[in-house]
Amino acid sequence: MSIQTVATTPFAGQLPGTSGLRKKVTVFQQPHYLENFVQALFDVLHGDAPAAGQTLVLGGDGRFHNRTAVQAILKMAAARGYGKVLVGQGGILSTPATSAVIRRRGASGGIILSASHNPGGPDGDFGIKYNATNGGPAPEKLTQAIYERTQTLGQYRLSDAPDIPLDTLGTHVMEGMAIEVIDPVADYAAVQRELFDFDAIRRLFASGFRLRYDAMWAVGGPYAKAIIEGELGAPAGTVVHAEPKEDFGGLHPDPNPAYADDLIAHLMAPDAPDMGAASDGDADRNMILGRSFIVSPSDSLAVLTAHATKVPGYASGLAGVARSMPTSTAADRVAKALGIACYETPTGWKFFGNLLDAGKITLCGEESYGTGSNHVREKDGLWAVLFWLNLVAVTGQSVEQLVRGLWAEHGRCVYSRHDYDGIPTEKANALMAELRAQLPSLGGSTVEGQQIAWADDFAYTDPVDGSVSQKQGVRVVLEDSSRVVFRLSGTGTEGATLRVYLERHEPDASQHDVPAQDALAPLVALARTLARIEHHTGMAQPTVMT
Ligand code: VG1
Ligand code: CO
Repeated sequence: MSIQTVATTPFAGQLPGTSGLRKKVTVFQQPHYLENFVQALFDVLHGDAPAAGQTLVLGGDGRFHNRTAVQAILKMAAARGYGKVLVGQGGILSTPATSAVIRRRGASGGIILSASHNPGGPDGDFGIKYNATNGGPAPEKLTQAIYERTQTLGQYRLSDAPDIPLDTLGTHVMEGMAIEVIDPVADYAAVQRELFDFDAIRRLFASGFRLRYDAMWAVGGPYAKAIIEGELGAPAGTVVHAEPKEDFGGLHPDPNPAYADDLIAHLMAPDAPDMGAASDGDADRNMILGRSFIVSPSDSLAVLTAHATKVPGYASGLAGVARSMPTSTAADRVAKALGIACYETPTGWKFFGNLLDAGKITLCGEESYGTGSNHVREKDGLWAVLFWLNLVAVTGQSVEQLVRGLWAEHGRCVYSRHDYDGIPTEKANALMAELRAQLPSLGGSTVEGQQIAWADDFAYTDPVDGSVSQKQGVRVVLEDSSRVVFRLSGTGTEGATLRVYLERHEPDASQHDVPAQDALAPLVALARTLARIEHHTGMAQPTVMT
């Protein structure tokens, strides 16, 4: 065994987006591509020094190329002088589980191999991201520094040791570095046990309550099986599509009404179970359904906030909550009633990290089916499902009743997101540029018969470290507080995706059953006209509506 130095040249475009570096598998399969990025990461973290005595956590969502990448990174970590790597069995660790392991084991950080909700397989997507000592996604200044380093890199170093057997628990040594193959579920399950009333949930299942948990052939399966069927006694078969597949069965592992259509069909059927849930590729997202009832992620955050003190882990109350800017204001209304702060951050979990670390917030969430708390530093799909189960168990209310209770008290924040996928990048950029150019004259103007109160390009100053993030999305707000937000996705790998977020507050309970798309139709018209969506994209309709 010895350490080799390999000459390399920079690749363009190794800039992490909303959540890590995501590219086509074929891009990652180019010789040196992954290694360059990992070397840049290590260089930024450690300078010229070895990472002596430090522990790195390593795992991924099990998608195609996961194992190859794990073996390469182990050899690079050994060359870098890490003291120890904790790697999930089979190379598997969900995103929230990685965060839990980093925190519980005192690791210096972790590498997660995932492109999350993006499709997998040889023609699909792959991704890599780094989480810091707090267990959370690298902040922007770190990802920017990594990118800059990738642009000047001339070599990387790795051990020529043979591959490590990943499928059995155990320890190995490579170049003096310990490699421990760990149970991917154990630390994660221990965290959940401390938060929720497992006895109450066990009684709920024992009483005949039926859940259908769709793991979408992704990494959430082993976690949900072990905890929901194993510990909480739900009948076998409660968790479906539970074995992680390298290509997610050829589907999008994205828990929303468009891609979790099989789950929706089960929950809309006459013999529907009491509750439905799904998680995404790396198990940090969640979708919650009641019987014949779809819960919007923004409402989910608000319900959890409103009822948090009924759950053991949050019984002493919440420090505050936060939501990403495009997420509906339902959580703000609940926070106001509770007398706690509500923060508005840019899209992406990395922006919650400082607020959580500083103890300013306890819960946080995004409209993109992400919810979480200070128990880890990532959004956590199964956590949200356990939270809902705990609430159903102790309140005796159904999922639908809990949401209707929120609407009755605070009005309904009718909400939808329209995505336009696969737009040529220049065209998407032109659309956004044209929108931004209109900003100074939008306030006070009337578009499609609706009066705009104000409009801006969202900028965020982190209240903890003062860092500023500009151009985080164009907000157009009407006189009645309805709003439309426009931004481009930072997680795609092909062309650009325009996201149009629509929200209207409906205080009148007699209107709460109007379908969201109908209630939002005037806002959709405004968005289409204002941004000239069809002109720029050629698309008359969005690709996906959630
Ligand atoms: C999307 C979501 C964002 C989420 C991010 C990562 O980003 O909108 O809310 O944090 O995905 O989630 P974007 O830039 O495409 O809008 V995951 O589960 O893909 O890591
Ligand atoms: Co995800």
